[in-house]
Amino acid sequence: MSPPAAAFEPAVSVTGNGLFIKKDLAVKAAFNDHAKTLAEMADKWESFTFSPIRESQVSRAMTRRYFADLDSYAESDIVIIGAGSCGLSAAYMLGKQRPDLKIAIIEAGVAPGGGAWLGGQLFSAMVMRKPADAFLDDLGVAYEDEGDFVVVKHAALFTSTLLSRVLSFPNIKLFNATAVEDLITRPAPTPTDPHAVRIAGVVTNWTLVSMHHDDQSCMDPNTINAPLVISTTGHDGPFGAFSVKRLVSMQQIEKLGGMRGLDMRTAEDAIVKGTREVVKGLVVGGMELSEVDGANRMGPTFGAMALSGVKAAEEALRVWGE
Ligand code: 48N
Repeated sequence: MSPPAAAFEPAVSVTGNGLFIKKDLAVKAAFNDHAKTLAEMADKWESFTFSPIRESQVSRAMTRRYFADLDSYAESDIVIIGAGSCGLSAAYMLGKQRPDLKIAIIEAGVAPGGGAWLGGQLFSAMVMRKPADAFLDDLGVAYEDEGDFVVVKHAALFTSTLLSRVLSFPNIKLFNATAVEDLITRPAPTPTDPHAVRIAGVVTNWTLVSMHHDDQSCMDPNTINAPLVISTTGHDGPFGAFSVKRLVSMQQIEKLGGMRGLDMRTAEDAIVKGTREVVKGLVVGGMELSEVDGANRMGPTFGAMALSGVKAAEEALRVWGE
């Protein structure tokens, strides 16, 4: 079968499936003589051209990498559910401390970051109470010091900096637009609970599929095995507090305490100090924890999210090392 007519007559080269595709020598020569730096491009747009490409090259560049990642992270060391401020803070700490661990972050949204793109009620500045400024210093995010608290001029500056640092770690892979729709369990009976389990990974699906199980025939999920899961799925949203609600429906915890009213002074301490392994193999942090413990919400202040992530990473490494 001869290759489809292309926009340019390609020169000869062998593709992955042995198909002979020729590259356009004229286009390639034009590109080779072209600007290589932004300065060289200035005022020469008339003769500007991109290097030649074939659509299949783009498709293969994306799919080869994605499916290689799926294959590699099918066995992960730690899975983090939820790429909000808490989950990303935990990932940042783990990425720095344990470059040897394979860490998969599963985020239901196309855009990671959760509720941390704005400070509160669509206002852009982000408040963090001290000592959470230590996390900002470690991350390298500038802020204005107001005494007992600091202010990052735009929440997106914090979240984008944190996200870029997390994504720069070679041992961390973000699978966004992907929902955790169940937990992998293994029997772990105790003297008091013969039905106790330990968490051994996550069950995932494309988020759009997870949201349509009620109106489509069965669309089976995928899985990721991991000896430890950190769940930071927040307190709201279509999948909010996912893991702790699942623990109740699996009868691993009796009931949820339910997030209580807003009280900044008690909420933030409770969330940071309460971040822990809720059942074997599952560490819960951030606002998801407020649903377990019945902690107050703190509203538009984010220091507890960052430091809960720091503690979740510490708890994870403690459990992982056991
Ligand atoms: O930002 P969130 O919702 O959660 P946290 O705990 O990281 O930060 C909470 C914080 O933004 C607040 O709520 C502030 C402090 N306000 C407090 C208050 O009193 O109102 O991020 C959770 C992330 C989101 O990006 C979700 O899309 C994602 O988790 N997620 C999931 N991802 C994959 N699978 C799931 N099942 C799932 N559930 C949620």
